[in-house]
Amino acid sequence: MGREAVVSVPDIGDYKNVEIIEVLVKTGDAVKADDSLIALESDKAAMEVPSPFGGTVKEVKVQLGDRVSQGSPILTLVVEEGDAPTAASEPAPAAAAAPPKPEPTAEPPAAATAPPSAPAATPQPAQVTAAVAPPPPTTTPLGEGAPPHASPSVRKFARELGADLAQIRGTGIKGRILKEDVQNFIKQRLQQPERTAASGFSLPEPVEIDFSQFGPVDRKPMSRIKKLSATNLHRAWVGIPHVTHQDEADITDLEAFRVSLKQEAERREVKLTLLPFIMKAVIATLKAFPNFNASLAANGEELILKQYYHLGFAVDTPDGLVVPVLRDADRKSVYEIAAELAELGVRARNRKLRNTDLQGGTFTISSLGGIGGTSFTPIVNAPEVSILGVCKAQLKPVYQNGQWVPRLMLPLSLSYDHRVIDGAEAARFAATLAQLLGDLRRVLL
Ligand code: CAO
Repeated sequence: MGREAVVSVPDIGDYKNVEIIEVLVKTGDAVKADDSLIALESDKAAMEVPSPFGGTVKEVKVQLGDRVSQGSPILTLVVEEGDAPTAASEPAPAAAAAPPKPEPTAEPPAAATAPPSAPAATPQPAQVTAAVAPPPPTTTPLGEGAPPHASPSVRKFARELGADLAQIRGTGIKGRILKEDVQNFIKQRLQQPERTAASGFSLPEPVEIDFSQFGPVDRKPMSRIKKLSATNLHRAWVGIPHVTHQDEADITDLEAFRVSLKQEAERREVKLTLLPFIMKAVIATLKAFPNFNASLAANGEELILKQYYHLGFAVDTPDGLVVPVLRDADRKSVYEIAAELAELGVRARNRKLRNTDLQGGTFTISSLGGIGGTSFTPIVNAPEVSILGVCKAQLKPVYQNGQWVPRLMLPLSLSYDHRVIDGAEAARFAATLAQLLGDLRRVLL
């Protein structure tokens, strides 16, 4: 059974209230003597605090961003017999560790600690001061997900250039990152075509976080479909100035009509849901507002108005979202649309869609109506310029002709590319669609 020792910040020269810029260990980590525990950065220097001896981290007492001075406790280590600090090192024998004054940002001297060898005599945690020095080149990593090894000066250099050490492959001993590695990484990045320059801004690199430091985790690979749609959704979300317009359609009469057709639909062996009727109303609305059935030319100076109506519809599958396209929906009856929707839906869920089933859409509908919700903000399915989101119809009290009456109201969420479509135009599109859904006979007009 080991004994506990509190490791605290050693003599760091004239520096006080220095910010912790990295916490390099977590509870449960096994550390060796000279493994780095935390990294500090003052306005002048960056330095790492290595462990004065080996052990297992019992409790980390600091957090990223904390400010510390000499003597501030960093963590409690459980130290094995024979590797433990002596009683002579209690309570804060800076001399025991005898650290040299830190050499700001310069390559430091070799390991400065001399872990006491005698077993501890008291059951109280020993107070041990760590020495400020980076781990020697032979220090081994702390395990998977451990931060990359680099000297404080290299860390500071990387930070100044905005280079993420986690992305750099070190060519030094045991993978240690050298200044040249940081320089090469930056050179490579500068030579890469600037993917985001055309859109006028760049995104910060995502930060890699070790979530297991907060609790148990599991890792599950993203499906191929999810990975593909993630790229498309991200591109559309970042590249298109989105606005979502909300409206409601009174579908009381439409729903009554749909229900009245149930037997006929059964005879035709078709499941007649709301979606085919919504598609019919959408096509009539697109004909009245051609800008919504269009794409922005790559030069950004022309609108390509499509003379065909291929409607994409989002299908929820166990592998993720797919958007098959129902071609020439304007030339098909409600029954034909219903049959084709069902067929494409089944193929989507059975991963039997062909590439051509997923191409050429001019406008997309994402219906969550069978599930629920009152509104959402669908992402435009680029290169289209607009998408209709539909949620679950609800019976609501509506004031009509001097009295409150129950009406079945369908929530509509219309997202659009504001470079192409103005807010007033979107409001008119949604109002027209709502009017058509309120009285589908108008589709004939
Ligand atoms: N309001 C109330 N009820 C609705 C409704 C609405 N807006 N839309 C559908 N319903 C009803 C249907 O009429 C059907 O009722 P019955 O069984 O009584 O006939 C029931 O809900 C189930 O419909 P459905 O969802 O099976 O069929 P659908 O034609 O409406 O939709 C499809 C087909 C493929 C679009 C749907 O199954 C689906 O996958 N939806 C999810 C789409 C999605 O994930 N979108 C999010 C994209 S962004 O991540």
